[in-house]
This record gives sequence, C-alpha cells and structure tokens, in this order.
Amino acid sequence: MSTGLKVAAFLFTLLLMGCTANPALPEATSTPEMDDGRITYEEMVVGYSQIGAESNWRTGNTASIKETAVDLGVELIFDDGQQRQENQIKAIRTFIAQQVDVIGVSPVVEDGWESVFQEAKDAGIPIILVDRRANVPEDLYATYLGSDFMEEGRNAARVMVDLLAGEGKIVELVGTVGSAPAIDRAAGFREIIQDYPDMHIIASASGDFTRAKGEEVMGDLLQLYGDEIDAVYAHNDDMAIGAIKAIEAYGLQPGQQIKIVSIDAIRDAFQAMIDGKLNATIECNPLLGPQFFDLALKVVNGEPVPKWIPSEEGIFFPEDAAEILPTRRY
Ligand code: GZL
Repeated sequence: MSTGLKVAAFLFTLLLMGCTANPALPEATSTPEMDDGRITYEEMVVGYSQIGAESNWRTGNTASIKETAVDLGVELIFDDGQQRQENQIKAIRTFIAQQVDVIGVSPVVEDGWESVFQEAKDAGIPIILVDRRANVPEDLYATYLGSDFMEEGRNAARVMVDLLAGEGKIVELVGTVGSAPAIDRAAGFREIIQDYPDMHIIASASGDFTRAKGEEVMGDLLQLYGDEIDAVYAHNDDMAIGAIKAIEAYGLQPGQQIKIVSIDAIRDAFQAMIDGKLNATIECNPLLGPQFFDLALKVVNGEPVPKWIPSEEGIFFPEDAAEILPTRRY
C-alpha cells in the first residue's frame, strides 16, 4: 500500500474510532504509518532527572511529567535526585548507558554540568533543560523550557514597592544556593528596588526552597531583627508558609504587621491569602509535562526548536484568591 493510501487509511481509522485527542496534550507530530525514519511518542524512550520533592511546586511538576508520559504512551525512566547534584549526574550517566532517545533534566544548581552533558552529546543523546538553566555552552543542550526567573523577581519587587509604599526593611528567604531561580529571583528583585532608596534588604538567608527550613531561618531572623522587619520576600511559597508559622510563633501577624510576597502560586499560597497571611504570590508554572514531551519528540525527530521556551505566568492577590483556588492544580 502506498504511503498516501496508508495515511488515508490511518486517518479513516481515526475517524471510525472517534479519536478525540486530549486537548491538553500536544498533537502527535508523527504517525506510525508515516515511516520516514521519525519516531512516535510510543516509540520514544525518555530519561528524566528530577531535582527532588522539596516543595509543592516540585511535586506538581513531577506529576505533570509522569501523567503526560502515561497519556502519550512514552517510556519514561524517571529519577529523583533528592536535591543532590551527584545523584543527578549519576542518573544522566545511567540514561546514557541505557541509550535513551532524549534526556530531560532540571539542574538543581547552575554549575558543574559541562562534563556529563558532553558525555551525552558524544553519545548522540540530546538534553532538554526543564524548569532550571545550567551554565553550559549552548551546543550542549537542545533547548530550555522554563520561567523567566528575573521577571518573577522584578514582579515580586513591584508588588513589594506598592505594599510598603516605597519604604521599609525587608528580609529575603533565598532558594537553593546556586540554583537559577535563587540567583535570578534575587537579581530581578534588586533591579527594581534599587530605584527606591528607602527600601532596604536588611538580611538574606537560604531556606533551600523547603517549608521546614523557611520556618527555621525566619525564626532566626526574627530573633535578630524582631519587629524591625516590615516585610518578607520569599523565593517560593513553601518557604513563605514556613515563615508564616515562625512569625505567628514570634507573636506578630503575618500579612498584616509583616507583609509577605512569594513565588510559585501553589494552592497553599491561595489559602494563606484567603486567611490574610500572605499578600501576593507570583506564578511559576510547574505543569510543563505536555510542552516537555512535545519538545522531546521534535528534538529526537530532528525538528528545529527555539533555544528557550518561556512559561506564561501571572500575579495573584488576596482579593481573587477564593475564586481562583478551586481552579489551581498544584
Ligand atoms: C522554579 C523551581 C523552584 C520553585 C520551588 O522553577 O525550580 O524550585 O520555585 C522549587 O518551589 O523547589
């Protein structure tokens, strides 16, 4: 049967099956019958090196990757790096030995990847950076799918300027030291507040993006600065929620006596805004599964892709939280 007839037969079969593609999923960019050397989702083997399970954002990100693989019929080999770079490097080497078609990785920190990425390139296996960037030459990865962390930091600062009317003392809860979001969210925030001489970051300390560490570090900062603190800038909602607990334990009212702005827009942040304990959350979208596998198939099949696909993201405030919360998926 000619290719044209094969395609017609396949399309007719789809019509008979009443095939309704999941609208949330990318359209398959190739079909089994179009045997032009390209592979299909069902034929693709993907190795994925995830950072860990440090925050609700991360668990939402992992769920999106795993659920999309099942929906598309992709063979996914998934590794949880438990927030340790050496575990991620080991996983990438395993994927190379297993000769996967493509590797997805969310680098826990920006530096230290060049050698293992070169090994993947030498093995002919493309790498897609997901969520976080790595400091490597551009020829060592196919594309980066993730947020503009600088803009997230700028947006947090713009909200903070309004909240404090341009003056006040801020403590900063920093994400994982050396990670792209921590570096850029800090830089973006400072880029905006440098124009407000009466706004000062009086202390920065890392809560490693976790709730427990955020509570611990905020408790230490309260011991040092107490009610001198006007506001908290947290690089993610989980650390902000930890800080809320510490502020209440200290005897102050979070969201009222100490303003709080954070990033991610997880469900618990919406609840904290409803409770009047958080003043704003900047969205950082973890639901990257459909885009990731769409990119992976294109890269494996040699189709051109942009070097960066930025996520679309918003800003959320308490007055809208109750209406939006039921719609949030992570
Ligand atoms: C951002 C992501 C960050 C989240 C944190 O894209 O890398 O890591 O903001 C998560 O919640 O731990």
